[in-house]
Amino acid sequence: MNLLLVHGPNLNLLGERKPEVYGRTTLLDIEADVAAAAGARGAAVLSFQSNHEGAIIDFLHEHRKLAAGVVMNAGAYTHTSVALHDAIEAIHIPVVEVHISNTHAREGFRHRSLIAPACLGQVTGLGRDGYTFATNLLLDRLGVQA
Ligand code: CA2
Repeated sequence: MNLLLVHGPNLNLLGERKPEVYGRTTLLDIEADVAAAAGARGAAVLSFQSNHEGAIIDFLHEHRKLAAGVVMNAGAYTHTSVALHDAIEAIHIPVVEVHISNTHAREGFRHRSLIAPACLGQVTGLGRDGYTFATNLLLDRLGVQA
C-alpha cells in the first residue's frame, strides 16, 4: 500500500526559520517519521513539497490511482484554496489534514480551513507528532493491521 505525504508552501524552510512557532524539526525529520510509521505497517510513502498550488494539485491527480490515502499539510493554501478543496474531493481517496502549529490559537485568518470539509479529519497543534498520528489513523481507516 502507498501513501502520499504532501507539504505546501514555505514548509521547505521548516527547521531553519521561526522555531518559536514550528520548532526545530525539518521536513526530512517529518518524512522519516512518516516513512517509519507507515513502514512498520507495511506501507510505503511518496513525499512531495511545492510552493505552487497547481503543482500540488497536479501531484494529487497524477498519483490518485497509485495511493490509498494522503497526509497533507497544505500550509497557507489551507486557508485560501478552493481549487485544493475541489482536488481533494475529486481524487476520491482519504486525506488527513495536518498542521504543526495550533492554527486556532493564531491569527483569525488561520482559523478557517477551506480544505477541511473535503478531508477525513484534521490534526492541528501537535507538532511533528501530528504526522505520525495522522499516518496511523489513515492506515487504521484503510484497514491495515497495526
Ligand atoms: O502550522 C502549520 O503547519 C501551518 O500549516 C504552517 C503554514 C501556515 O500558513 C498555516 O497557517 C499553518 C506555514 C508554513 C510556513 O513554514 C515556515 C517554516 C519556516 C519558516 C517560515 C515558514
